[in-house]
Amino acid sequence: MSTPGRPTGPRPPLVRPGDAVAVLGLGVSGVAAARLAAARGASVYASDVALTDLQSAAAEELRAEGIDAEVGRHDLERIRGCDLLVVSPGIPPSAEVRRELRDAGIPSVAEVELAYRDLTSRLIGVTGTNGKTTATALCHQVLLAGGIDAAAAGNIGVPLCEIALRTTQPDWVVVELSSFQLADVDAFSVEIGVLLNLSPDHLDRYRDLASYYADKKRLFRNATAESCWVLNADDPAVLELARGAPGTHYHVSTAGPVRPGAYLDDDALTLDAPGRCERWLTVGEIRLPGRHNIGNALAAGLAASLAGCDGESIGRALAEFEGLPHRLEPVGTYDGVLWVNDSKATNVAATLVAVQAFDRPLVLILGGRHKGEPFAPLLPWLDRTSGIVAFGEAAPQVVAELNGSLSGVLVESSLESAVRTARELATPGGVILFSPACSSYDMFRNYEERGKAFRRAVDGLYTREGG
Ligand code: UMA
Repeated sequence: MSTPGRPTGPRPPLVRPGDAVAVLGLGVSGVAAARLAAARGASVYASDVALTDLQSAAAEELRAEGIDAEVGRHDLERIRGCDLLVVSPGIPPSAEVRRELRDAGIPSVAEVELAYRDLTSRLIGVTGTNGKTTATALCHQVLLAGGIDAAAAGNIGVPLCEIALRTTQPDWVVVELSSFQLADVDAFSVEIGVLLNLSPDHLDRYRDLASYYADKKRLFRNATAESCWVLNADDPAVLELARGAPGTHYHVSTAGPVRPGAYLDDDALTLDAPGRCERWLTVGEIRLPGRHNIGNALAAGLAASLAGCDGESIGRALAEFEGLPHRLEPVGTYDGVLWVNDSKATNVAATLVAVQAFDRPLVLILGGRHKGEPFAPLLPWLDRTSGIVAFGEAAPQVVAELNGSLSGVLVESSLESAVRTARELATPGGVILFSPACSSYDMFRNYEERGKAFRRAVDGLYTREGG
């Protein structure tokens, strides 16, 4: 087992001094892309249709740095005169501005592509429908524990362009890649690619499942014989998507031995690859709840070992990792009931693994903005629920699909009232799981804000009473 070679050779530069570069969107990725293009000598025009405080503040910051930025509109005439268009991941191909510019003949790329052309770091790319952020953070922690100079970036929250802007770049970057980012890559490639799982998501953006999976498949677009792939062997859709991709295919499984790969041998997380056979740690030593997190740990450990990390460091770092906010995050135990914040569960598959992670009586709170998938796959797992509480725009659909469960569904108009009702339904020794299976955009700016609101509602319930 050896560290993969560089598949791409020198990366062809995307921006040359004097180029005119248009950046669409002034979220964190647009701001970082504008800064990187300007730092490489381009004349940058960054714009955002929104007129909120956030975007206005971002535009002001860029202008203070000498970068031209505008909010409230995209100046199409100006953009048409540019050499390159950098698109923020949140702007779908159906957005008016992208439709208008489709025939303008300007190369259009993702923010991660712009960063990639500039970076000297080697990349571990992590994608999949669920668990990406946890696996990315885990892999990053493992690399650091092994003394490897590494950063975590991408969909996890730090734009890859920010890493490219650093004076000294890390040896490795673990980059979380969403389908929105992969949709607009071109030469982008990773030395080690991780595909965790695939299930329906973002069906409010994609016309069907096949087009969502097609964007995920772009991870393999520039694969070479030297690429290494870490694939979840327990998910047939993952194996199918990776089929035929050049490079070495390593597998992970919680179901049985996979070679070369990482798997559960009895209850030990085990690596079995040419020249390396290691037992990292036991399931009981992992602090993260749920079997899906064992899979995430196996994938993160395997990717880190391919990057040169030793087995002792992998075992230690996997044991120390306590999880991330808003992902099966324990909020507290009150009156014998454990409250869990899983606000990041923005699709049904994520909620399903969350429900499966607990073998105690459960009250499930779910709802928000529906993303087009059925809730019915949850039904067979809801026989242990002592209550289901639905809130937000999706509540009527939750009722329509899950009312056949043993406990039925109660509807509440706000997250706060849902929390109050959940408490009444819970039994000591049980769990109240906030795992919405929907996006947060009907009531909140993002899942983090929603998770914080949940915590506040729970804290408020008990501090008010406790004085
Ligand atoms: N906009 C326009 N014109 C339009 C439409 C939108 O200007 O026609 C503007 C919007 O007003 C907005 C900007 O474009 O200001 C789009 O920003 P963005 O949504 O791309 O947000 P960023 O702040 O740049 O954050 C993005 C990722 N967001 C999305 O993919 C939606 C972040 O992932 C990521 O952390 C960040 O880049 C750094 O890489 C978040 C996310 O929700 C966490 N990801 C999805 C998920 O995990 O399910 C994929």
